[in-house]
Amino acid sequence: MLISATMSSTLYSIRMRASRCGEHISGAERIVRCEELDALSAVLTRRALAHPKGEPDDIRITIETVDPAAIVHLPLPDITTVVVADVASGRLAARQELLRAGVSATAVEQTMAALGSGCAMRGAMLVDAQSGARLEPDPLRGVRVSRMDLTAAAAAELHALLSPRGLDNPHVREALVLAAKVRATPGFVAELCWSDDPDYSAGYVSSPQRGYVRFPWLKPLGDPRGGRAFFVDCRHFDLAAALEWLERTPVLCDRVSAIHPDESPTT
Ligand code: WAQ
Ligand code: MG
Repeated sequence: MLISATMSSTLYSIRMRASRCGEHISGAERIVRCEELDALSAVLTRRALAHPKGEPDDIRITIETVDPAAIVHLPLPDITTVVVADVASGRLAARQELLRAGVSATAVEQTMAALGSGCAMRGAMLVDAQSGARLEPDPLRGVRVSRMDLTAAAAAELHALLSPRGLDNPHVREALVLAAKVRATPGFVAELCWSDDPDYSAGYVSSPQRGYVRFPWLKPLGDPRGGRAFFVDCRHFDLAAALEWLERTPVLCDRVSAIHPDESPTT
């Protein structure tokens, strides 16, 4: 089949989610051109089938066109690694980072306990940074951030930036893109994440002041409990607008930022 010029410039959101007995296993979000859909569908299917959390009984691949006029271009956040030696110091340092960003101690404690509880959510918790109250319409599912990717040029730049530091893996690349979109939400205060993949121990806190601050240890290897939380300031937050932004507005990250020197924990 011949692909016409207009067709090949059309962009598509392609999303994968995999589950077993209704429980979330893995997901992925990309925005690509028509000619990449074929190969990427295969890549995402393989990824769903080979996930360390186990074999899914349900894999969904969704492909939709993206309105080019609706695309928002954003920079990636700055990156800093806080070199913690173990999970206890990692959690303590992440807690400090969240307090510094303006999240209350109550909200931090409640959210960290929920993240470690093992309830496998497909999306993220939306949390009032003051009270710690949950704000998302469906607390079992959470808010799924969707329709985001890097431009080809930014992907190449990111590869060049991350490779020499041994950080060029899908976890880091995808988390940076997600964090770039999330921090552009009006009312955003901070994000906390650690992976639910048993073979990945790192996590991060993202905030407007400090960018993307990673901690190599936020949970022990082998632990399948993880998740995400977005802390917001309810005085400047509109739930419907935030959901429209996070779930539906297409974002392409077109600029990478700096990697700062490693830090030691301050506590
Ligand atoms: N929208 C909202 N929440 C999501 C999304 C999304 N698109 N994708 C994942 N989550 C939530 C969901 O609850 C997952 O269970 C949880 O986050 C963890 O997702 O070294 O790999 O993809 O700098 O396992 C961060 C550290 C790695 C990277 C994060 O997360 C580094 C990671 P995972
Ligand atoms: Mg995961």
